[in-house]
Amino acid sequence: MERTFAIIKPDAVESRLAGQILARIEGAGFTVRAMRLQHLTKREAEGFYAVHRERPFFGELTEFMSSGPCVLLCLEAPDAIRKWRDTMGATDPGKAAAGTLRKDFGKSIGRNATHGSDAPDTAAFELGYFFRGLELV
Ligand code: FUP
Repeated sequence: MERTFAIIKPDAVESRLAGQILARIEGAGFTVRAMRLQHLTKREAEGFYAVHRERPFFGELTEFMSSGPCVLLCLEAPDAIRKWRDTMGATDPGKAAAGTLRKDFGKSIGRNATHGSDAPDTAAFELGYFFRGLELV
């Protein structure tokens, strides 16, 4: 078993797609191990995306991620990190494969409905950034 960190982003929550996305998560075989609705501050979003701070889209990205509540998730499945990236699809919804969450629910490369950790070290950092150890038992 493996765990990964996922976000249902503010665009999807605002569009009342969180329930549909959670149903797709469970339908794909993930177990939800932790979940919280949270409206991030700009500073919290900046800390989360610190690896991107030199990128030209950093300001826009952190503004968006702190623009409304999102759903923070710990998902568990065999090979969860790769499986969740496959379930989400490519970063740009216009390039995402048919049947993926970003294809079906994303609006643009920035407003792309979901986030997922891309490797074991980022999953560990991201889960620890948002969840206390007790919430992940
Ligand atoms: P991903 O791992 O698929 O979420 O993509 P990245 O880590 O490359 O990018 C993180 C987030 O930055 C994306 F979800 C959306 C945003 N982004 C942009 O807004 N513009 C870009 O050109 C690339 C990424």
